[in-house]
Amino acid sequence: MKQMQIARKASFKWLVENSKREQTFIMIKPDGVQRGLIGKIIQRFEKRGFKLSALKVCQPGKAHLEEHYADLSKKGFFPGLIEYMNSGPVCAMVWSGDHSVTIGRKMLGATKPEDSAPGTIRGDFCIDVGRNICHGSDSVESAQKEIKLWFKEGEVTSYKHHSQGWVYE
Ligand code: RTP
Ligand code: MG
Repeated sequence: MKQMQIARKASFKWLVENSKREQTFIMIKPDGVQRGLIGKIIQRFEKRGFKLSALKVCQPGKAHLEEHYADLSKKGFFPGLIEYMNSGPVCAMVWSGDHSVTIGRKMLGATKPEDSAPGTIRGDFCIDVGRNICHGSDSVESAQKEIKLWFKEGEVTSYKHHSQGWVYE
């Protein structure tokens, strides 16, 4: 009986450890890539304890970027935003971890750099809203949509990070 309980507890622990944690889509925009900030931004997510599940540098073109920012298509700044996003390669990433959407947005900082707190990515690296370095999903639902748009099936890896037990209770 006791052995069964131990086995059940162990398999529950395995399930919790290996179940898919929340994922967010983080993208370093063309200015971040050109200014050599990829490494610094990745380091912040690694240091926080998130797991890098996918990464690629790409320039997918206008139509793809218009789809990514479809919610903003009626905004006056939309054409300028698409031109900016299409002006060079971006670094697209999937980061996994509990609360990765909310924490990711906090790490990025407010949209307008004048409102971004120092210590955030935008608060440390930029001045202009039209060159604000990075994108982060604003909800779990948008994260799922964006990950599907930017990565093909099989491009997002699934593995147990070796420091999982030191990041999660
Ligand atoms: P993102 O989607 O890039 O992570 O940015 P966000 O959620 O913080 O802000 P959002 O409202 O989704 O805006 C998307 C991007 O559009 C540009 N923007 N320009 N000129 C303007 O007033 C203006 N407002 C927004 C920014 O690059 C913003 O990140
Ligand atoms: Mg947004």
